Amino acid sequence: MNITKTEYGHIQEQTIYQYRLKNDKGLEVAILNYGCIVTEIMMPDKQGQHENIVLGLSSLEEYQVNAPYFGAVVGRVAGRIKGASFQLDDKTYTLDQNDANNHLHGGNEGFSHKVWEAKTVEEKDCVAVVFSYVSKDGEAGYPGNLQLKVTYSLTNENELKIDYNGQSDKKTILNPTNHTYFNLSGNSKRDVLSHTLQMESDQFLELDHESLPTGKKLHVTGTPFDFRNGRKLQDGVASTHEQNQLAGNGYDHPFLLQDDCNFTISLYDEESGREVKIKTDQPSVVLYTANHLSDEYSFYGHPSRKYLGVCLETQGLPDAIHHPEFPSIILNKGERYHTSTVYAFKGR
Ligand code: G6D
Repeated sequence: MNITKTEYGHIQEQTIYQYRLKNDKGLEVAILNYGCIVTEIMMPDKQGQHENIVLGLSSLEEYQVNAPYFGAVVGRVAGRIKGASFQLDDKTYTLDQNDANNHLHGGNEGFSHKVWEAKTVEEKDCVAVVFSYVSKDGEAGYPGNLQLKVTYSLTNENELKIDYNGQSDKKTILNPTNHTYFNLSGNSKRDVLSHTLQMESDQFLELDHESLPTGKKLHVTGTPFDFRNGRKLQDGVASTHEQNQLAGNGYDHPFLLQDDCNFTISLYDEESGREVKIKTDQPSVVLYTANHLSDEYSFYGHPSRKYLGVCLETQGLPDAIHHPEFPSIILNKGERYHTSTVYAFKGR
């Protein structure tokens, strides 16, 4: 197992590095200290062909725009916050309004567009990079000086674990996630519509026309949102369900998860034989099938397009600060925040 660190680019006087984590089984994960962005996960297919199974851009300049948040940690709060404002203890906070009238993924320059400190850790069966960032009081409109650490650990069990640890000197809200787009075909040869998703989730959140939760929890039974026995993502595209159509003919929905100890999510591509299994201590996962991805990027010579990747963003429920019935994303002064998600990469 080892980590190599290479210069990737510069932002003013700050050097951006790419950290390539390799285990003894042929799995590699490459991450930037800009936005904690995963640029590559190199994994063999059933013929042993090593290819990238995530959508990764080819330059820092592209990542500095990165409107679709490829590979990035997003926050302070992932998802949308209605009206780009919220109240804590009778004080109203106004956030960046960067998605129509709402706030999305931490605002104009959220965690995905910040330079993080990085420290590497190398052990016999695990290598890791610990990224740290201090989000100043008032940044993007959020209260509190927030110290956040995001640790990516790669093991010889072919697992990548992401730990989020945070603490604030004032009451605030926090709900980060990783916004990697998976494409198990390898080097984005095909889109993800023939991928099979299996997920232990009985309910998902209804969205309104601004992609905000209405607060209503819908049961998956009898709908294209029922992934309990496995389903191809294509079903959401051809679907006449008004929620699939509202999302732009696909999925862009938070699913409620019950079990935080087992791998309750599996994404599988039969043609390549690649599978990613996910377990998380978070209450939900946002399934996004890149319904809004335009052709302005290119991956391995192919222009980007709808359905070229799929995000499985483990997190607290979107807009939770306006829904007291959702699990809270409030972080009290001095309280320790910790969540973790594990991705296990398997061949079938
Ligand atoms: C769109 O609604 C979707 C979000 O879920 C996604 O994160 C973003 O595109 C990249 O706004």
